[in-house]
Amino acid sequence: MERTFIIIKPDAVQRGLTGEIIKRFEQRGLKLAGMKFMQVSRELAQTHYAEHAGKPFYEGLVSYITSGPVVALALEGTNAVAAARNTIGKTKPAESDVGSIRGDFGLEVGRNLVHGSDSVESSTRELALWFSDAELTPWERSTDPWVFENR
Ligand code: DAT
Ligand code: MG
Repeated sequence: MERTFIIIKPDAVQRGLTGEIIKRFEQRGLKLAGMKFMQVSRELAQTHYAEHAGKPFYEGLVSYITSGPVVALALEGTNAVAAARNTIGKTKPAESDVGSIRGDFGLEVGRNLVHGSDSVESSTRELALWFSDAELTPWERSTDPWVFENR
């Protein structure tokens, strides 16, 4: 089953939106595989966002993601990467559809509330960076056959 990596960013945590955001992924049918509340180090932020190093917004991005605690999630499900990206919305909240997390709660790209992996390759890299094997918990969810046809 496909997995994706999500960060509930410091603005969302500070604004008390952690539960609301997790709720949206849960109601979509995505299944928790890992979750932790943590302060991101500068080193982890830089490794996570390495593809953006050198861009004009890079320093702001690193200081934003390290500015307060975050919640890191591993989510599992059919097409988990694409499904989570749709639930999150576009990179710029102003271009995000109402009904998406960024479209419902955000206005600015530098305060866009949530990170979601953009491909299966990224999710594999990011999950290995943020979670140890022991922090990912396999389990049978009793509703799985009602969410996944072939379970
Ligand atoms: P996403 O978070 O939608 O995957 P991304 O990977 O292209 O977007 O960029 C990572 C983060 O960097 C994004 O959430 C916000 C910031 N960012 C991206 N493009 C930006 C821009 N043009 N100006 C300011 N910040 C930007
Ligand atoms: Mg991205």
